[in-house]
Amino acid sequence: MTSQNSGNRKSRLPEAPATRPAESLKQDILRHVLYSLGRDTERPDRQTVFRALALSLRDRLVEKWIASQRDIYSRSSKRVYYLSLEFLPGPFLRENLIALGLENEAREALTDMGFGLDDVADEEYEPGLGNGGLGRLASCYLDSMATLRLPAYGYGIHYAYGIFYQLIKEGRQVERADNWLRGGTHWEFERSHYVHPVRFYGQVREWVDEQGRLRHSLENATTVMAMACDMFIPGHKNDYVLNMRLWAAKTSREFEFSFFNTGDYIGAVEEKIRDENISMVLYPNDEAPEGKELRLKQQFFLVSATIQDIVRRFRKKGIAWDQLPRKNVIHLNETHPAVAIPELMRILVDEELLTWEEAWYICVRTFAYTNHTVLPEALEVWPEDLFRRLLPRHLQIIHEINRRFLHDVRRQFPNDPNILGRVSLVHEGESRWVRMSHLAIVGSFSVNGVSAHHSEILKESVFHDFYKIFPERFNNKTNGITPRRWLRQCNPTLAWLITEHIGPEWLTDLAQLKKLEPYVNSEGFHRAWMEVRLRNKHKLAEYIRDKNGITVMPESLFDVHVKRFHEYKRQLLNVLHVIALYNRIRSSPGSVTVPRTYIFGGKAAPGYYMAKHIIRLINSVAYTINTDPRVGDLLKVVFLQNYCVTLAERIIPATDLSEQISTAGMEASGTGNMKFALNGAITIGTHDGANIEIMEHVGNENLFLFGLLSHEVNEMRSQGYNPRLFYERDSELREVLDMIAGGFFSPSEPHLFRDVVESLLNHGDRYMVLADFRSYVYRQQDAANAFMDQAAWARMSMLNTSRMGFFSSDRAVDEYAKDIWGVSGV
Ligand code: 7GP
Repeated sequence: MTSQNSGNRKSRLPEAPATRPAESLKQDILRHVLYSLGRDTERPDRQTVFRALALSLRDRLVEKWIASQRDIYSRSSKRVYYLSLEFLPGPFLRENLIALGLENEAREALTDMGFGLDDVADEEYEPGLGNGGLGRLASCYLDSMATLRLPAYGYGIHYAYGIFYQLIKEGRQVERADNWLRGGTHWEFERSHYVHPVRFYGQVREWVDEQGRLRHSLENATTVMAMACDMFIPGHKNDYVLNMRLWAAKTSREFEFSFFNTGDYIGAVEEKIRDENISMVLYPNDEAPEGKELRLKQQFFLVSATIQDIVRRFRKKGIAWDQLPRKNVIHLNETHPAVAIPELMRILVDEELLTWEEAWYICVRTFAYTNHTVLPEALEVWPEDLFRRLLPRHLQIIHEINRRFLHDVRRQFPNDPNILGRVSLVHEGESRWVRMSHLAIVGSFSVNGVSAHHSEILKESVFHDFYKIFPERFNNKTNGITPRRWLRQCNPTLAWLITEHIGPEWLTDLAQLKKLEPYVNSEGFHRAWMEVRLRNKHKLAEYIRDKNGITVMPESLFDVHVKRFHEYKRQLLNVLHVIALYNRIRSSPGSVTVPRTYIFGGKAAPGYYMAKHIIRLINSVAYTINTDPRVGDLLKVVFLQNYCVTLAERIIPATDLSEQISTAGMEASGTGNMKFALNGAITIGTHDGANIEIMEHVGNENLFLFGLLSHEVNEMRSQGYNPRLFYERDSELREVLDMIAGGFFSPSEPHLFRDVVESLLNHGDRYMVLADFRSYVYRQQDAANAFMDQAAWARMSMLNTSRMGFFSSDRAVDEYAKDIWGVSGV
């Protein structure tokens, strides 16, 4: 090493306090390269630079977080605790740079070091700590809570492995472990000194204390420690930062040195591994819980650690317990954390020695519950035996809640004895099940659905009995998405074009997008709008060429269907139409005039046979079509593997037509539908979830709705739906189904896709694919015709964006804050 080199290195280390923000950021990056990451500042690689930049931002975030916490504390504000088994934050770097107002500075600092910001940002591997809609919503909401300066905390689990990495191999989904922590954790603080014990199993001991009170305590329990890992969520340029506290399981054995002294060293290590398994992996099921013991353990693990944290903070205030609901609200994101209700009861009754009535008074004023699904198989239930073994005291408490609740219901509905069985917290049949949604409703002061349509369905059918019992608890909060990530960050050029015309206020007041409307008749704006969109499509086309080796035409209609694979989301309906188009091209060339690129993406739960089979079908159809020389550029079908937040950010800005085609009545809301429309895609969709409200806002003439309404779905079912009739009557549909069943797309395994057709023709077509096929085909034709008139399409696109203001998560969270939580910004 020459002295000149070391002289150089020295000159790049922090010396005098830098003045310009870009310079000071650069000095911080270099300092972290050397002192935090132990690398040579002369030639750090891109990954090192990314990590050092992340650490430099974490420094800024933690300062603001401390200040924000002091603010909350000094004002003694009421706090919101948002409990969720899933968070899907996506990559943090760009989001944090935008929120901190440091994007240009970072660009400058990195350029100075010989790096591009985009390349460095691509080094980030996102934490996939959620499955889909529910987890992503939780992250949008944290972003908005921070932007609205709410005294809020997100609580979840620090899974060592997030949602699996999906590979497509020979057309099939293959799952690989998602070791998101392998690169280290640069955004979070691990609080290894900061742990709560969580106790499972054991037996309940009943005893009478000196005051003659009947007491309950848990004996011989197994204890696992929950360690806090904090990640920071900044508000948009407001110096306010919230934390998302994720609990990681640590063995308590390390804290019990005596254990090692007994001599069974390996035994002790095995126990340690077993304990730490609790937070090892996220369950990859979306909308169909897996009734495994480990999952219930995860739920209680989150709940127990979080409630201890909440109670600890409350105790510091030194005020009476009945003030708890005035100072705190605990929001349950789905029923997954609903065991928080008996856990708070247990603490108040068993440990704080409140009477049952006092404790219950507090509970039902503290909890609020959001439902995210009406699919019967997704409503969580647990075998009572399992509950008794794992959480014996909690089961007793649930029984007591139920006893008192049924007593009241009996008095309220003396002439309807059947209602008791329907609303009981415990389903009693051949086997007994604890119904978590019933527990959540009975223990909460607020129950909400996530779109107007969904909330009506809850009241009218799924929870109709509860609506009669507690009408005042039911309300709607239509979902929203954060415009910071889902426009500003993922579509910077469109965001820039918008800001250039209406200023930057839309970033925190999305209704401002309305101001774009006068420009829809300006030719210049039109042109700029379509240029930006085309550039985005070019970029996606490049990505598709790199990843899939398929060349697609950026000028073609990009028709996109990305979301989890589930039969109710009907990716199958889409493929049937793709095949119909293919047949038209083959039988009468010239009949299809609008070239299309179909883009699919999404994961299927590893144990969900039909969903995985549909993925395979799409890939087989894609192969057949893409290699058929008769088709040429008219039709291309692409399956992009491993759909995740990062990939969504690439796809959404490049989409023309957004597929939102669930069976009416089954999609609670959808949030992808909002992201696409906000970025100027046109929706083709059913009258379901938030599609209906999107239609009301953007106008029926600016999207393509089709298909049965949800009451028509129910009527058709109750009258005995016969899918075969549609097959027999519709020759185009018949040809498509016969091709699939006959092995056209799987010549080496002719029977491969027979099950798919069977599910439609012989097993009742539960999702009414065939009933909606014809109207879908017509609506697709309307969409193609509309696309031919590019000026009219551009107008529709701009109107979609300008009218999506309502769907901001800022609006949604503000409604939660005012109507449910009773909190305001600090
Ligand atoms: C989803 C719903 O399917 C989707 O319609 C909604 O937009 C989203 O929640 C956010 O509210 N549900 C889930 O992701 C889920 O896992 C099962 O629900 C409990």
